[in-house]
Amino acid sequence: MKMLPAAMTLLSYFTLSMTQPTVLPMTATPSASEIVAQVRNMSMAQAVAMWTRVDPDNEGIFSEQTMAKLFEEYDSNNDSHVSQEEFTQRFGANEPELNSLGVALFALIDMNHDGVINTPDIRAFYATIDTNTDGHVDRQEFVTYFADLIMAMFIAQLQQMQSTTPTSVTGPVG
Ligand SMILES: [Ca+2]
Ligand SMILES: [Ca+2]
Ligand SMILES: [Ca+2]
Repeated sequence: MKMLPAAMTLLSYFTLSMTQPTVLPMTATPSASEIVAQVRNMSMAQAVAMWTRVDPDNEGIFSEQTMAKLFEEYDSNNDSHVSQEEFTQRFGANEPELNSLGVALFALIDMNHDGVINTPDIRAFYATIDTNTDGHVDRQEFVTYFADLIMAMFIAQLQQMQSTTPTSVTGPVG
């Protein structure tokens, strides 16, 4: 399954420094529902792993400042805006196949659709994750949001793969 390592790489870029991708135990030709279940489990596990990265002090809160700091690292020319080029270059640094995912993620985070990610977008994106609107993103909000997002990305990538590479399902005969 080529999808899985690529998606892992995607996540490692998104969290900037995640270094230990999980390897799924894959049995021969899993069914669609098995894939969905595995993707769901892995998405949840990855979201939990991301949480430990963004809350290293175990305060129980992913602050807006922490989020802004992550984006500062994407702003390679330090002009306070993350352009699509800056974003996709860093996001897909070693894997050109991640470009389309980077573009999709950029479009998601550029909440006011003006072609750059900056403070207003980071605020709006943060507010999107803060589902109970108390001004803080806690562990449950974070994990729920990113598990859903990661799962959607996996599925999108899977569909993209299937549309370009038809899967042949062959089992033992007899
Ligand atoms: Ca910039
Ligand atoms: Ca924007
Ligand atoms: Ca909240």
